[in-house]
Amino acid sequence: KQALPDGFRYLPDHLDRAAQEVLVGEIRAVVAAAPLYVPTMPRTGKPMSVRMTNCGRLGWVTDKARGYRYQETHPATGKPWPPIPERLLALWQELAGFEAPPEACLVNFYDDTAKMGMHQDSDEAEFAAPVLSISLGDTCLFRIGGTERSDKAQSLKLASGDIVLLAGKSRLAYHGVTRTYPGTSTLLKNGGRINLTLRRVTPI
Ligand code: MD3
Ligand code: FE
Repeated sequence: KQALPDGFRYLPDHLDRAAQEVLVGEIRAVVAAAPLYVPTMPRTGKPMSVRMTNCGRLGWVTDKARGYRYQETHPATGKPWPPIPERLLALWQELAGFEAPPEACLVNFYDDTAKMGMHQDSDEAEFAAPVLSISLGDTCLFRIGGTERSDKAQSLKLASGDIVLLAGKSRLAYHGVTRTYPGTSTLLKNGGRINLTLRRVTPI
């Protein structure tokens, strides 16, 4: 069993049930203003199985015509993204150890069949800042390798309330979500899993 990439921090059960419930309420409000949409892959237009939205000044989006990018508006409504909830900004301040606040919060929603293939997060112009990830709802099997696609990877389960911080070398590690485990959490009334990622996008 090899080491996790340098800079990877796993904080299991960091958020208690009450904090998770409040956060879900705030994410529901974000989704009401900026509905989940089906992202599609560059060039092929193949739909991703994860549904997405964002809050913050910038949001990560993808579609067939224009590919992966950050933009200031929702691709379907054309409206600016809603603001990042204060408690998420506070969590970043507490854990990220980075002087500037996050600019983007990507909201990923996984139904029982959704997954995410192995990829690097490289659409940001600022890699000095960490990425902070919060898992809510059903447990998933998360996979993380090294900075080369061929590096050996290892799996770990992410449960509701778990936080992962990707700093240093781990910021450019390949990672993905193999599967979710339906019925493993009662947090979301209709099941599924939500992942929030807080990021810097532009240099300070
Ligand atoms: C490792 N999300 O949004 S979160 C993504 O569970 C993404 O929805 C997954 O990969 C999810 O890009 C994984 C944990 C995570 C997030 C960002 C990372 C791991 C990462 C960035 C670099 C390395
Ligand atoms: Fe990612």
